[in-house]
Amino acid sequence: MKNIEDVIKDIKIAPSTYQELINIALRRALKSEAGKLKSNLKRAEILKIRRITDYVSSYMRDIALKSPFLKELHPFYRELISLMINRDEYRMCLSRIYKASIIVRKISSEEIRRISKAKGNREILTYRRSFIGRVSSVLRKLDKCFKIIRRYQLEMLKLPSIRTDVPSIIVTGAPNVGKSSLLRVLTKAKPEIKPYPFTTKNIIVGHLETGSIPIQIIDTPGLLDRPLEEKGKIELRAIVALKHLKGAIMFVYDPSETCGFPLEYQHKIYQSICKWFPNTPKLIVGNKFDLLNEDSISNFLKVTGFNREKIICVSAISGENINLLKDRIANLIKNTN
Ligand SMILES: Nc1nc2c(ncn2[C@@H]2O[C@H](COP(=O)(O)OP(=O)(O)OP(=O)(O)O)[C@@H](O)[C@H]2O)c(=O)[nH]1
Ligand SMILES: [Mg+2]
Repeated sequence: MKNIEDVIKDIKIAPSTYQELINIALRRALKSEAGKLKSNLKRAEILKIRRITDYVSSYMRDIALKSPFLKELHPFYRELISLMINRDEYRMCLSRIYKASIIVRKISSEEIRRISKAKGNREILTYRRSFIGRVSSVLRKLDKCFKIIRRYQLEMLKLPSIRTDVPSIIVTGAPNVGKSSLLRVLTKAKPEIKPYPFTTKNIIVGHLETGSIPIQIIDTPGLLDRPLEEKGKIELRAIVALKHLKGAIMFVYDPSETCGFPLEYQHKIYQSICKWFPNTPKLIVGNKFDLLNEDSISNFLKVTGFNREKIICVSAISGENINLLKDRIANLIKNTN
């Protein structure tokens, strides 16, 4: 299984338009020794065609062969990418770009052969124009594919760098309960935090430095209480993390209910998580401790049915009990390994 950083660092970004690729190739050819060979037109044009061909064809070959092959990736990344792209479109475009890289070489050999046999300068220039025209026409047909692949590649570059062999704590819960705020106080990660739901749209990773075991804290988009088949693509990113990353789940409640979701609703999400991932160890956190009083904590225990010892109340804002939470996380990971 390939490491995601290794796969991503090799990506050759597709051009934003087909003209961009041709223009760069032409400029490079003119700047090369071919552009300076004024005395021998035949040799100069053949060299130019070779330069253009090498650039365009290798570029397209690299786009096709250095874009991630999904089947080589860890299932976490494979499923995550599948939520971001249309796999059929991705495969089809890469295969068309690869085939075109071979066609460009064929066109090049044909026109070079013609130029070699050409009698005069006019004939040489006609074949050179024919080469540019034919290559442009091949690339023009790929313009949509270049744009699609470029969009997908740029999405892939934003993928989180998660070690799938290192234990993770996957932070989950209803939207707006303070999951990202907790990632911020537990690690050096800087996820976006907003006073409204659905702020987090990606999987975000932070690293908790406790003792000898490295622990990844994974922030995920908020979940709604609805069946898997009705979940949106952003919400499903959280499910993919829960499904494929090894470690434990940190389920975050907001007993103050300032997140906008009543405790009963938040608890239904917890129950679904238990049903889908019965064997993953779980840590229960009540966030926004700074807004809680004895009554709201009792209500929290009443609605969820948890014992006081089962939960840990913290505040991402005031920092209350955050060190205790770090210890609990470390212990949980130690015991699950
Ligand atoms: N009073 C108080 N507010 C908090 C606390 N933690 C988070 N908040 C606030 O709650 C709001 C939501 O915080 P986020 O960290 O963005 O919540 P989230 O769960 O990541 O939200 P989504 O990404 O939308 O699911 C923000 O306005 C935070 O400032 C806390 O401990 N106390
Ligand atoms: Mg968030």
